[in-house]
Amino acid sequence: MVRTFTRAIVRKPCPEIVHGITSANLGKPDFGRVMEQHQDYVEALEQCGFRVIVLISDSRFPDSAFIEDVALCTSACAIITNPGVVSRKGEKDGMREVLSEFYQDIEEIRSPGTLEAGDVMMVDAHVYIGISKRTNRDGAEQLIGILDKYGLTGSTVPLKTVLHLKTGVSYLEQNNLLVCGEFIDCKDFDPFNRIEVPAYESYAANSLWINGTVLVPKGFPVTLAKIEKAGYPIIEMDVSEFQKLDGGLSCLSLRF
Ligand code: CIR
Repeated sequence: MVRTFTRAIVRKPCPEIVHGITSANLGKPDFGRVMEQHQDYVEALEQCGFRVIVLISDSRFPDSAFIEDVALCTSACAIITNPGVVSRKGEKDGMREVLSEFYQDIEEIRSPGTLEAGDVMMVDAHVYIGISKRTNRDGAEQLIGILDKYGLTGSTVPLKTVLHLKTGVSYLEQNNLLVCGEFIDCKDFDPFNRIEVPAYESYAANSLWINGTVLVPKGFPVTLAKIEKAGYPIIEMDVSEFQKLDGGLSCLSLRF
């Protein structure tokens, strides 16, 4: 089964994004370039057939452009998550109202459970949930319980080094999985055709399948060639300013 998405929700970056959380050591993002790259991202989504809903920026939360983390949009319901870091907790407020335009059933992850949807990878009716510094077992178990009500399933994958599960693994549909580092030998992913991302291109492990096309971050030629060889049309995107904040292509939107 291959999914088709028709809508995406993004949040415009706020000037405070330059103070967002980071472990990247790549310097401070340039806000002008952040805005340009974000606009290019929106246009790429539109090119892939999406109607893109652009939420206004929220200066209270520097990392709020990484909207993927605060909600999970499944085929059956939407789930508002509970970020695992204090500075991002409030980003979820207001998401119920946004999502209620599109979903009848909206669920929530509650404390002490934490979950960021960067840790959730959907593969047909199953989700893989990374147990990370941001997503705890309680949050993952709540999510699995919620999904069960809608006929969906979930399982957990403990993370070792990456921020989020999808920092190191991306599902490209047709049973193809882009994998890097700790996920190359991960038994949970044995059923997939693995496309290996070399360690020196690890950022490109967060590439984004959208309705048949794959968005790939600019500057990672080995990974790009491998994805191309697997038969996918590609859009290369410069997201250097988001990389400085540990954010990748998937983090910038909710797609459903
Ligand atoms: C954070 O550390 O929360 C942000 N600077 C980056 C979030 C990236 N989100 C994602 O991988 N889904």
